[in-house]
Amino acid sequence: MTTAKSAPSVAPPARIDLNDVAGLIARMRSGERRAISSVITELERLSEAAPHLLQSLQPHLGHALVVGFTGPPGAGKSTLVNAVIDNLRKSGRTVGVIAVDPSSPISGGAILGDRIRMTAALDDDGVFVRSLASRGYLGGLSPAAVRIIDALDGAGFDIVLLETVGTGQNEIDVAEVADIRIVISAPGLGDDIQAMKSGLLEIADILVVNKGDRPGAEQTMQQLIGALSIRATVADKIPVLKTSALNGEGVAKLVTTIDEIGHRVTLDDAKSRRRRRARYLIARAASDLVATRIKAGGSGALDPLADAVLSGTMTPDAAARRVLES
Ligand SMILES: Nc1nc2c(ncn2[C@@H]2O[C@H](COP(=O)(O)OP(=O)(O)OP(=O)(O)O)[C@@H](O)[C@H]2O)c(=O)[nH]1
Ligand SMILES: [Mg+2]
Repeated sequence: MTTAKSAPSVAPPARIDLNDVAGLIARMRSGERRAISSVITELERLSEAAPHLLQSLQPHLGHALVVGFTGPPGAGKSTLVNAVIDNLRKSGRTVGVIAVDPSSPISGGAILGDRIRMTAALDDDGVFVRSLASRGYLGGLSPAAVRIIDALDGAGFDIVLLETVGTGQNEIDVAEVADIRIVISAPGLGDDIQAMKSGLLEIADILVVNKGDRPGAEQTMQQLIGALSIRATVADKIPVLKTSALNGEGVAKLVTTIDEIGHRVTLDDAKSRRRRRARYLIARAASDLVATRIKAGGSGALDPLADAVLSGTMTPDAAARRVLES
């Protein structure tokens, strides 16, 4: 994995007072923005303070509903997230936002774009936005996003919105950590339905066709409903909604739908939802370990097993088990 290779092998030093972790968490929970920001930064960098912070956060976790917004570039995810924030704020709920930016960590262009689009929200104490560049995280982007979800949850936000571009497995992974996954599409994106068929559709709890004000929105809805009908068992359960994030149309209905599903989700106890994220982190760490082990063996290490597979004396599955046992 490229991210792990370039990352330092030891945690960077903490930039906070390690003797006052409890104080920092208390300040964060009282809504002090600088404290929220430092906790997130430490967790994001997986600094030496991170394990202490995560431990102190434990008793405060499990309150927030985590809602993932994913879909092709330009579908209007940020604009829709913005509109959803406005709606949630009107009903008095506090919102944490994680925007995973697909661009390079250096350019910063799209991160800035997201920030500007969310400026109204940035003046509001009930909203906290953090952008993450999609590369450069110790252990990978998704685990970093999970740690930041914990920070925002621990800070007491009612809802955490997670925006990711749904083009690669990495982003789908990020979406998997949400309690509710919203897959957003829009007319005029060309191959979006194709992209959705390859994985995104499977993870959706709600499908949204944004840019409902544009021609072709109805057709995109029908295409999605058609694609869903192939999965007959779930087709009738997945809502397909039309929104126009720019003028707010359909946003109230989207929030109502999130709430309905959220209500069901939170009937599962908080612990089981957190356990799901922990399971995900373990699975990620395990597959990273296997990849590291295979890489560490050097390019020739798998040759004897490869030959056994070639000669038909061993199946690839059996060879894989042998690697795991080594
Ligand atoms: N007509 C119309 N345009 C919209 C709507 N929602 C978003 N847009 C426009 O679509 C463009 C992309 O919107 P973003 O919200 O940045 O889309 P995104 O999916 O977050 O994009 P990335 O983060 O770059 O993947 C912007 O120019 C928006 O103004 C909508 O409902 N109707
Ligand atoms: Mg965006």
